[in-house]
Amino acid sequence: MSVILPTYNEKDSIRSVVERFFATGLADEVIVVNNNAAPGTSEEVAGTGAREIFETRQGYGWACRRGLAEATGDILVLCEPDDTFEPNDLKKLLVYSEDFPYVLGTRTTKEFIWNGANMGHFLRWGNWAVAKQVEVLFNSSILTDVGCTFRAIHRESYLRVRDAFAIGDSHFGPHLTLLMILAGVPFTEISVHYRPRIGESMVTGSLPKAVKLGLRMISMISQTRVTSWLGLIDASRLIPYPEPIPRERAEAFQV
Ligand SMILES: Nc1nc2c(ncn2[C@@H]2O[C@H](COP(=O)(O)OP(=O)(O)OP(=O)(O)O)[C@@H](O)[C@H]2O)c(=O)[nH]1
Ligand SMILES: [Mg+2]
Repeated sequence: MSVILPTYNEKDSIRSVVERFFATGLADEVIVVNNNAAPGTSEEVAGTGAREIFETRQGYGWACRRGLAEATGDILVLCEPDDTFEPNDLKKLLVYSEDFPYVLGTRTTKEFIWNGANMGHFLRWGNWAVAKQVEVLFNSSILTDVGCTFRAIHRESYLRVRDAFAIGDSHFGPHLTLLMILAGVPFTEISVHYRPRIGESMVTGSLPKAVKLGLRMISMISQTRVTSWLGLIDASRLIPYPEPIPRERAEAFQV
């Protein structure tokens, strides 16, 4: 199992998050994707056993894509190093991974939202509403969150969709889910703990930024639905589940 941690502004929490992932005994490798991160981040990562790689194209999506491409595990786990997630939840993702090639965390289960976490009314119901847009438009199984980084992906399913990646920004999360849905990959959501962040949020910490990201997600989701209905999505870039992955598509490629 590979754990991939994109980082931009998590200098003060990243060391302990990496250590806690290794302490679960479940992570075979931890990859830190340094996305022009705050000075001092590399020093914090050094000596933890995590592999640090550098992605200079700025953006959450670019960082996740680079980490996924570099990871060597059979199960690829995306998470954030800002202390909002609980590394022990890896256990739950792993158990569900036995049945589902794509397991998404959801941060909107009330009992799992810790005091002080950045998941007030607006973000909770906003995430829920955009998730319902996906569920209804794509007739998918249940979704209650669109912004949860913490998720587990079978390498095989990643290979089905990676050639179709088209987003390098903050709305890469739901983009990945839509591609999985279009490829017919079975998935489920499970509740994960959501805690207060250490350090400053760069995305959903301010209301205008959160609203802007929400609107971009809604427009991307609508656009994906319409283009796929019109047959304008290049289907050859997706490998439908459960067709075998052609050998040449499994080999090294450029992010
Ligand atoms: N903002 C931002 N985040 C990046 C970038 N590259 C990688 N990231 C990572 O993206 C993740 C999300 O950023 P945060 O600032 O924690 O955003 P957030 O407010 O928690 O947003 P949500 O997780 O969507 O609620 C973190 O793990 C960042 O390290 C980038 O260019 N900009
Ligand atoms: Mg965060």
